[in-house]
Amino acid sequence: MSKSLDTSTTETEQTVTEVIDTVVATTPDVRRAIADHRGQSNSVNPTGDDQLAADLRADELFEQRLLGIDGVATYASEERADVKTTDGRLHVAMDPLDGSSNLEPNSGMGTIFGVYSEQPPTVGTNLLAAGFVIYGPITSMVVARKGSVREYILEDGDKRVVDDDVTVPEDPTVFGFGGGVDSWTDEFQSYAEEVRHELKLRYGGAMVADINQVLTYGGIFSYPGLVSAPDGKLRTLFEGVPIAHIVETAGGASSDGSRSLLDVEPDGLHERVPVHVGNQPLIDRLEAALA
Ligand code: AHM
Ligand code: MG
Repeated sequence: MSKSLDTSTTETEQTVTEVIDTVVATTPDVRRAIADHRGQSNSVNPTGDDQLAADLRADELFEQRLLGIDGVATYASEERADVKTTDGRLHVAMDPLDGSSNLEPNSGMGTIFGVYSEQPPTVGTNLLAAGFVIYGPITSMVVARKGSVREYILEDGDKRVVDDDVTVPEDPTVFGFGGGVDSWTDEFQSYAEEVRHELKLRYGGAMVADINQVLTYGGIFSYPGLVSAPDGKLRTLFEGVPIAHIVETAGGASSDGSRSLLDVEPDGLHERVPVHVGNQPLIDRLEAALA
């Protein structure tokens, strides 16, 4: 490798580290925002969801802190229409507060982030790292980077490794399917009918927590295309692709129904996509059922 290429790789890796550490350092403030900003904001996000005050506060915190990193050029999020730009080389895309409809019943929520080498909208193969935080009984984080997945416990804005090689267990145990039976296509209904006799249901209304069930126990999470919404609910860049990168790096598989989510080329920032992630054999059967 030439010296300049070597330097740019080092700088890139440093920036990725700074992004991860800045997300970690911001989590105590996001937890506070969850407690303090419980109401509606009277605004909707670019995909038409009502925004809670906590969604906006988390977005503002991450935007300020992440764009403050020298190497970060752009910040894109589920909560804002356009990419915010400054000087730098890498690009961050986030769902600042995933599962915020769980705020009222005080159930799990999270943050999802992806660090891209190209400015979004772009394909998931340009991800350098992706991760999610869970604001559960404790705050934890899962990060995929350089071919492996690690799980951390976060305390006071610092992280501590609890598993340095997260892999999807070979024997699947759990499933979680979003959207509701009557909104599913006949093909997905037939697949779901099979799976519910084989695995046990774990669905919590926050994708990050449901994905962590799959990483912990093996299984499948889907938010499928619906009869009334063929692209489903979840956003390609802020939810589907970073989660697919994590699950695939952990030895699992992802699909939009026919191909890996990492091969989906989004045209717009806020496109939606059907999301299926989990053990490879379950994803293979799903693709066969939907074909
Ligand atoms: P959000 O980012 O606005 O919170 O929406 C995404 C969430 C996912 O975390 C979760 O899988 C899904 O919406 C739950 O939707 P539903 O309420 O339809 O079950
Ligand atoms: Mg979300």
